[in-house]
Amino acid sequence: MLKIYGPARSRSSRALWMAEECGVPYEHEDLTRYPTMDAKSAAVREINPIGKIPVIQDGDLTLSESMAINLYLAKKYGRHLWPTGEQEQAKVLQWSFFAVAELDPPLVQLMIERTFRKEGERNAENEKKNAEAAKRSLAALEAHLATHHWLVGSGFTVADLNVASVLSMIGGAKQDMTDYPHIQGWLKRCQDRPAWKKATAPKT
Ligand SMILES: N[C@@H](CCC(=O)N[C@@H](CS)C(=O)NCC(=O)O)C(=O)O
Repeated sequence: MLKIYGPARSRSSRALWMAEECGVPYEHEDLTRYPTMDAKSAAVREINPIGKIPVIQDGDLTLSESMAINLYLAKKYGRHLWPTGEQEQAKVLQWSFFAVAELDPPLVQLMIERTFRKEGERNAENEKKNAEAAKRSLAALEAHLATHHWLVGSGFTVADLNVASVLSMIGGAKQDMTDYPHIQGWLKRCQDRPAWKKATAPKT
């Protein structure tokens, strides 16, 4: 059975959301059974040498990198989320790379500066640089969504899922979204989906 490693309050939410959209049964190893960070890291390093999550195992395949995982899951279990045309598939790749290369890094840095670092420890220059990078990426996304209901084609695809799952960090990044009404509407459409709610619901 498909196995997904990493807690829902991490980048593993991306893979959990994807598995829920596909409706594929999976086992979730959220790593909470490991008592310390060192023990968690050691367990992850056994299957992913860089020691990061998400990682999945599917049969004899072990796969890391959230975008690679989701594109694999879409092709194997979620064909309804993977467009058939070559050009649309290329656009899915474009938006997925955009998510991890252009959105994730500045949002993570903003989260570090604005949420994790205490007053007095903050690096104003780092915050400014990443606020500008985030603005540039968000403006491009906003322009696209001003004329498109979904990122690629006429329905929700793995492109929407990948970008929306990265953008779910905007809360921690304390990113003001006033200038991005189309992103806000689209993100709400994405996060209203039952699969997102199920993947990120606190475990009882
Ligand atoms: N590029 C990777 C990033 C994965 C990543 O940074 N995961 C974090 C958790 S959200 C992690 O495992 N951090 C542990 C560490 O840095 O040691 C992806 O998109 O999957």
